[in-house]
Amino acid sequence: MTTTMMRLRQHLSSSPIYTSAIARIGNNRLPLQKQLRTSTTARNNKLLLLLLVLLVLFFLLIPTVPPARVMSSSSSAASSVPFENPRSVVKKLLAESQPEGQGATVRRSIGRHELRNLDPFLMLDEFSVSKPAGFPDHPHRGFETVTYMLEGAFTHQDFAGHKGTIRTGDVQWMTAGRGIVHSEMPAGDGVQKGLQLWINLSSKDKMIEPKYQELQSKDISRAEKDGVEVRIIAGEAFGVRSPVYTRTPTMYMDFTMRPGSQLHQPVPQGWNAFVYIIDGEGVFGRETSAPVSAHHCLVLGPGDGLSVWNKSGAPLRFALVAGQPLGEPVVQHGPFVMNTRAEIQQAMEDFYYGRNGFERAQQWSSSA
Ligand code: FJE
Ligand code: FE
Repeated sequence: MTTTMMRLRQHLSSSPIYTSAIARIGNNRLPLQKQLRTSTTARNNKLLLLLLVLLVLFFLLIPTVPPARVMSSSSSAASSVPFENPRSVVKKLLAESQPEGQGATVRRSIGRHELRNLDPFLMLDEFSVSKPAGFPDHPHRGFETVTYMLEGAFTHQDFAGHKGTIRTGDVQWMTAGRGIVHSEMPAGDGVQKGLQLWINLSSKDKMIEPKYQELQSKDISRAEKDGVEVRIIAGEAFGVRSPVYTRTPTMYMDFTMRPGSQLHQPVPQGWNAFVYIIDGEGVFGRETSAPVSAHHCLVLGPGDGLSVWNKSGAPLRFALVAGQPLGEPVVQHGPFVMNTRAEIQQAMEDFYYGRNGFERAQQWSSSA
């Protein structure tokens, strides 16, 4: 033990650094030693201060470093997205053809088992119908139907004498409320195509008087910006508003994007939103995600806006739909959508006996 200590001491004393330090101290008398001690404590204080400043700077910088890095990485991705919280695609669904009505086929997306309902939306059908197929006399209660013609014409007749034909680009926004009985039949030759969306009504609006809002193609608000054209069916885009009154707050846009164009469309926070691709293919949500083609429905996650890129060589056409969720129980029995089973029972009885809004149901049948 002691021998190793001595050897260590010997080794240290022979080391040039150790000896020179000893020599320096040894050569200096007491006042100088004091001077030296005070100057080293001053130097230590300076060092400590520097360390403190560095530490403060370090902790001040730490929270700003990650966002700065995120911002630079997103802006370096060719085009920055102007949203604080961009919406991304959380579900992708191909709407496959299925029989509906009388001899008609629809591509249903919302309303299938995989996508029961996306509050406040109950159903989205892309219909392709040729005579004599169609949707003969049937009732509705508790929600709205929005029919948007993509190609051809459809004639509508209801039990209150309301009759009309909508053609390519026209919209019929029907609030069924307490009750409508109607027929919806193709009016032209060949295939008649369109989209029908069902929007739920809140409990306080389910039994209101029926109402129609019909817009001819020429009266639908349009806007254009940087290779993107939009037909504004409900809500606002590019600073242009639709005149349609939406009892359940809804936005409904028909976008057509030229090859190479991009779109950044705000969508109200807290609203449920989806995209339905009508034609072509596009990149939705994240610029690096895989392109999606026609007849797909994309459910969007939370956020403040949607970004879309058309990286293909052909036009991209899609509907962007968003709505404020009602947050109420949904009990559906075919064309009746209420809040409770008792209300569904009531609706079926009312329709059967011709009461509470279905008074004209019994003695009416369409001429179609
Ligand atoms: C309906 C069966 C139906 N999708 N798309 C049962 F076919 C219908 C119905 C439609 C419909 C109508 C048009 Cl124009 C377009 C549609 C279903 O009319 F309401 C029930 N209950
Ligand atoms: Fe209908």
